[in-house]
Amino acid sequence: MTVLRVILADQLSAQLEVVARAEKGKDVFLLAEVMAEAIYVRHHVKKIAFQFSAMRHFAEALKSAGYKVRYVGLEDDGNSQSLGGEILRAVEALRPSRILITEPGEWRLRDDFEALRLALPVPFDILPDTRFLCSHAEFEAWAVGRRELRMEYFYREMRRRHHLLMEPDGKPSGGRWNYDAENRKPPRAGLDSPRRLSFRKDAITLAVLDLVRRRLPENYGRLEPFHFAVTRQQALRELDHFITHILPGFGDYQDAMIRAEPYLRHSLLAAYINAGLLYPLEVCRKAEDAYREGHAPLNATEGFIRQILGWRAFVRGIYWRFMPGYVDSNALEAREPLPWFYWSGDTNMACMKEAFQHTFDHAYSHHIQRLMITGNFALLAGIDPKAVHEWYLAVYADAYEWVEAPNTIGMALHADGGLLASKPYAASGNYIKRMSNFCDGCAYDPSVSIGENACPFNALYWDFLARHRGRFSGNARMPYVYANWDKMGADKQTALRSQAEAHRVAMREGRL
Ligand code: FAD
Ligand code: DLZ
Ligand code: SF4
Repeated sequence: MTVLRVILADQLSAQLEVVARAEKGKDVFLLAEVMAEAIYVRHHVKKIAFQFSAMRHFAEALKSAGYKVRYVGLEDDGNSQSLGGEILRAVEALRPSRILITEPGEWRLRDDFEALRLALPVPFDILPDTRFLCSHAEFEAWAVGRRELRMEYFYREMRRRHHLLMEPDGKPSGGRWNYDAENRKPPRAGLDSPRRLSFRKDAITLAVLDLVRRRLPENYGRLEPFHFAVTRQQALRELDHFITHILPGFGDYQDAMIRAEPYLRHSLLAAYINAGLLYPLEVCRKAEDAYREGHAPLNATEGFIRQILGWRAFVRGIYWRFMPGYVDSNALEAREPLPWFYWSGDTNMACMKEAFQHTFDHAYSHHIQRLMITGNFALLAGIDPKAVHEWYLAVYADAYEWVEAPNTIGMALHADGGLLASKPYAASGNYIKRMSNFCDGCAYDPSVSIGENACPFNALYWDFLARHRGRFSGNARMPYVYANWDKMGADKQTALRSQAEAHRVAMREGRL
């Protein structure tokens, strides 16, 4: 009897049980391109093209290996344009004895599939996603009974569990768990992005680009040039290129930002890991090998591995532990609508404009731009977390809710009240001036807080701290900033708060 094996766009991994245990010539794989997923937020067109091309290539590889595949293209006759609808149509057409799917990465879809599972007369199993370095049960066992969930302690346990950067005596390599202090250098003169790979577009990718261009004109972003890897082989080349040429410099300038240099020493691997073309453990092991062979320094290797073994696994744990309520969190009661310039890029703030340009052009901007530019601004200005969350989910090629929501709602906006991060990542223009060259030539001046040319990040920063004093003044990491605020005196404080209000009015009126 036929087993229907459903594969979602971010489950393109031969290791998954749904794929690995299939019987050739008997079972049928279902992959479906559907409008409901393409437009429920205004996904970047590059993200959609990447996913559809990678899905089509994965389906072709399955067919070449002798498997039966039901591939539903976006324009195919009868496409119901929803994932649930496509499972129903496949059940009708194929009369399978059983349906198998890997747990999706979004609560919304898991809920839909759970409802379908109960409604269908066919056995329907939702299997765990075994690609992750920490299962739900393992995260729960670590989290239960802890007063606070902090990534650093989780990460140490993960290092031990996966024997990554550990010495035979059970100590961390180099004697320390974390080398972050060495990874925060401001940009040096001449810092630029090393050469990155661009993959040849075959007939499948060209057809997908044409499809996306015609059918999704309302979606966000620039479609071409399109450089993405769309097969596991290509993604492995991207990984090798990173390990060989870029990893050695990953640490030092990890937080630096440079005009017209979107990538610097970042890996660009998140889109491939998240879609399933690369496995997180293989990526970490290759990085560790580079360190053991003397090719990459420890601060770079540890910093890189921590992002995947630590942050990536940790945010997933937070997401599933606190959903479904997590995406509605608004602990700081932020209510401003998302300014239109998040979509149009039309703002006088050079740092924001730059981050929007990278995002629009590449469906990418690196972590510090996401956190300390666009995220920081939304935090300081008090923008509604749900609207910010939907923006981040739409605009990055690596965005899926399990990873995007905790990063946005928890890390960038502190809207979860500190479940994910002990203090808000709030910073004034001074931080941006130190870590980037964006301020040169900006309409605003980072050293000015009040007046016509005042950098909006400055007054908004102080106003944010003043607004939330009740919540943050007791935080062990914040007394220094409140001492500075108190030293200013009442007149300066009042002036800063009215300046912040003026920035918010300008923001609402599209003049900022
Ligand atoms: P690198 O800087 O090279 O890092 C190496 C790898 O570590 C990444 O490929 C990724 O797999 C992992 N990683 C690094 N930081 C994180 C993190 N904070 N959480 C989870 N994994 C991490 N990452 C996503 O994968 N998808 C998202 O939708 C996403 N949304 C974000 C939204 C906000 C507001 C912020 C602040 C961060 C977000 N991140 C997200 C985390 C991080 O910014 C991206 O993983 C990273 O920028 C991807 O680029 P890269 O592959 O070049 O990463
Ligand atoms: C993001 C996305 C898009 C744009 N399109 C599809 C699609 O056509 N088919 C599909 O299976 N998945 C798509 N996805 C990903 C889903 O929205 C969702 O984020 C993941 O499947 C969660 O695991
Ligand atoms: Fe951004 Fe302020 Fe610098 Fe302008 S002056 S680039 S707004 S930090």
